[in-house]
Amino acid sequence: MADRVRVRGVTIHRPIIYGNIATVLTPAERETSHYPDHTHRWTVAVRSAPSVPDSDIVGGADDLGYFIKRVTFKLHDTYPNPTRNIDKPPFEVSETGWGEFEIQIRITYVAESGEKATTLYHHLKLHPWSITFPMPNASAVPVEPEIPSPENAAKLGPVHSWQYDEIVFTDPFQNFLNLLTAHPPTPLPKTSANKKPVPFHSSNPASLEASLKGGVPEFTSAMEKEEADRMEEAKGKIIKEQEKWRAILIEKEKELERLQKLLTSKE
Ligand code: SLL
Repeated sequence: MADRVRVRGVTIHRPIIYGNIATVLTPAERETSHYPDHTHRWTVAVRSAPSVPDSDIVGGADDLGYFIKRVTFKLHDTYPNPTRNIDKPPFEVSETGWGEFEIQIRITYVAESGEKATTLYHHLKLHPWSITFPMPNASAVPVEPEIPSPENAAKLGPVHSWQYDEIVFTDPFQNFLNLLTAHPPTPLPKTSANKKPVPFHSSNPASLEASLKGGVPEFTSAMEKEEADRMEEAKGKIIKEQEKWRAILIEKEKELERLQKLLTSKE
């Protein structure tokens, strides 16, 4: 069973996105629905990170079925059969509802991978970012989320909330490594075509700004670089802070020593 040998020192990753899109139900849809209190239609999904060029769908250029066996979405208990197992691509669940909640997403890999399942969490987002989220550099006081009227929300267009991530396999089995290398992921585009701004995510101020303009988000390799730059900048800030506090600590220790000496000399 040479296949069941782990290839030590090798890591291999696959870029994914997970998140949701949500749209406001039209008055006609609400009227014909079995659930008159439902206000939104949404889809939560796990997809490959690159998008199909010129499509309105976020991510999903590659079929992930070659290494993912099942994705389990655990919805809020107010839904019938809240645990939804999806055993083939597209790994997604579409529903209607009235409220936001946390969705547990469990990714199970094909049996031959020998890999443990991965659990992710996504906050289902129904209401536009621009209204519920304070802009960067605005006052740090949290803004009370204001839910727009259905008409205004419909005008703002679909709400997107997507997170980029990389599934990393360390020391994979030889056969699983062969399987992965036989399916190289489509590379992310360097930059986004005009109608596709950056994805919306609270940690990225540029995304937040783009979300105000609407449009279909797309993940790009330029964003990866921007994220790395932001991390470098944050690291620099932390090092400066550390140096500042180290200097303060040294000062205080000197002061302590001086006072202790003074105390002993008085005894
Ligand atoms: C909230 N903590 O209060 C959340 C719970 C639950 C959402 C949101 C409908 C379920 C159904 C639905 O949207 N539940 O009727 O099947 O905001």
